[in-house]
Amino acid sequence: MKSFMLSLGLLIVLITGVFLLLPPAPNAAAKTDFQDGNVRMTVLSNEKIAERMKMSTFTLTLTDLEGNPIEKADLKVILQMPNMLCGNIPTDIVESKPGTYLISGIPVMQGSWEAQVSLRLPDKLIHLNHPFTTH
Ligand SMILES: [Cu+2]
Repeated sequence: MKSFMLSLGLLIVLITGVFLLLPPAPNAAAKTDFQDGNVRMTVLSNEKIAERMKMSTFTLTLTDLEGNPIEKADLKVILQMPNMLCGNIPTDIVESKPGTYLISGIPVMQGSWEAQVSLRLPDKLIHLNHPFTTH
């Protein structure tokens, strides 16, 4: 019995060690794509590993189906933890070149997040969730 407990203890130490040695997982999805009958949208995580309480940035590209950039889009983006009540984190959005938007915000907690994009077009509202993880 004593040696069993010892082996069990050793096993726990080993498993813990493996978890500690593992590198942090990269962002759940570094890139999220969307397409419908009118537009094509891509959201990209710019940092390989996002960290809580640090600025995270995302690049959103928006074109029509022929690939022409859509400028001055009516975009809103918030950062939110799904299944948690820790609020909506606002973001800044800057159109860095025609149809390319740089989004920045500070995820405040460690865990699973989504950059929730709302794009208002003349005839509809499009939602796209870009998942990412903070460490
Ligand atoms: Cu939270």
